[in-house]
Amino acid sequence: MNRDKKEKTAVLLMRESPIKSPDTYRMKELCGLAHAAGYHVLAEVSQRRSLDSRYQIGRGKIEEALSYNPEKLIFYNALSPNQVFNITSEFSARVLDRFNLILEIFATRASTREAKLQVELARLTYDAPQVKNALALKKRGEQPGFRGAGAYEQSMYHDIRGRIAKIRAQLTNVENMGEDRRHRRREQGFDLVALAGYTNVGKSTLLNALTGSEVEARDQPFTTLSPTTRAREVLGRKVLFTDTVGFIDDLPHFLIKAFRSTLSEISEADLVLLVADASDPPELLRRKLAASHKALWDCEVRAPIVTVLNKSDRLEESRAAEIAELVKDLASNPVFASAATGQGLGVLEECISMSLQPLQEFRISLPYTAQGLAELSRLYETADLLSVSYEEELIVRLRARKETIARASLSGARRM
Ligand SMILES: Nc1nc2c(ncn2[C@@H]2O[C@H](COP(=O)(O)OP(=O)(O)OP(=O)(O)O)[C@@H](O)[C@H]2O)c(=O)[nH]1
Ligand SMILES: [Mg+2]
Repeated sequence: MNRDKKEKTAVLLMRESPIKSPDTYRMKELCGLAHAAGYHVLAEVSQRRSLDSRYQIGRGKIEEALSYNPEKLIFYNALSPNQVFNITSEFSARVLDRFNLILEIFATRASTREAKLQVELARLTYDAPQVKNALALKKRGEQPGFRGAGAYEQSMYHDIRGRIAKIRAQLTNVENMGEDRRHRRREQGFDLVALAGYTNVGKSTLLNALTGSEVEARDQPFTTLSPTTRAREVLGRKVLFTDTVGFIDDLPHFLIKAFRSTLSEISEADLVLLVADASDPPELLRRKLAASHKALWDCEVRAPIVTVLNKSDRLEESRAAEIAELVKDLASNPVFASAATGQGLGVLEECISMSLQPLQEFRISLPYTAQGLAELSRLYETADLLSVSYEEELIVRLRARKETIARASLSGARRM
């Protein structure tokens, strides 16, 4: 086998429900995640059966997986602390579940301080109940402890709680800074549009296509972890587009909570572009849209949502109507577009401009002083000026965001 010696190896395991129809997409997605985390996948083992409380999947399947001699067993299904313990101790195997795998990817990709804190918070919030559980079992003399940590669980649990509190406080700070930044941007007359959606659907590519930037875009899950914001005028409106971390199926709520400061770019946006991959098989497209809506719900999004069915260059044109019909309950009036070829972006821009709250019309007066004139010149940048008359005072008719007018009142502007 021609393989990099340093590459980690794994066998993927998935237990499927015996009453639902078989699902190949989930295993494929797990495989994509394993590759993104740097694993070479030796084999995929799945089984349709009811839950095995001891190992999650049947014992024979674990033995089958181990026959490939992998460094790790990676489960699609979430593993309980007991299941991890049983598999680790009885088979001398190293295991992780899909959630741990996602955290592994996040940990290697986190480059900003905010992202690093969020990943650490998610890891600790995940570990805390497991350590607590290990403590309880140890007290009853049932197992030696969390990840073999032996006598240290008590102080470990205490340390974890302390660290969680500290990180939460730091992240609240980051969140407040984000709020201030958004407020300033609105004062400057910008509308804030967030690009959200399932991972790998083309959010970053769309940001690049809309704003002429060069954010990293790759065919793998979770390329983007930290938000990037770029400006672009859309049919006379000043818009800031923000690219965000992708969603994935079955995200635990606490992961969303850990990423709250990043996801607030979505929850606090004026408009959300919900990006999906139109070239996915319809069943998968529906599932990803549903998972995205759930995540948007968890993010408490109040802004209007425009669904962009991206990658439509991979679609025969005649299929667009059929696909729109198949997803109409999850995406009313979707815009078919291609970030790669630019097709449909004109329609998307029209849709963005129609979905943004119209600017409000105001009539204000400004003192005819240096300060008033300085504010007037700022308003030329931040608002849509309709008329200016120079009397005893400056009388200005303009269309603007209310935040812009509130900012101007600090320089003596009065509404008339
Ligand atoms: N054919 C085609 N490919 C596209 C299009 N948009 C994006 N892609 C490809 O899809 C892959 C993922 O694109 P990204 O922009 O990284 O996707 P993302 O949603 O930002 O992904 P994450 O940040 O990982 O969540 C890349 O290989 C892109 O080149 C498109 O309109 N058409
Ligand atoms: Mg991206």
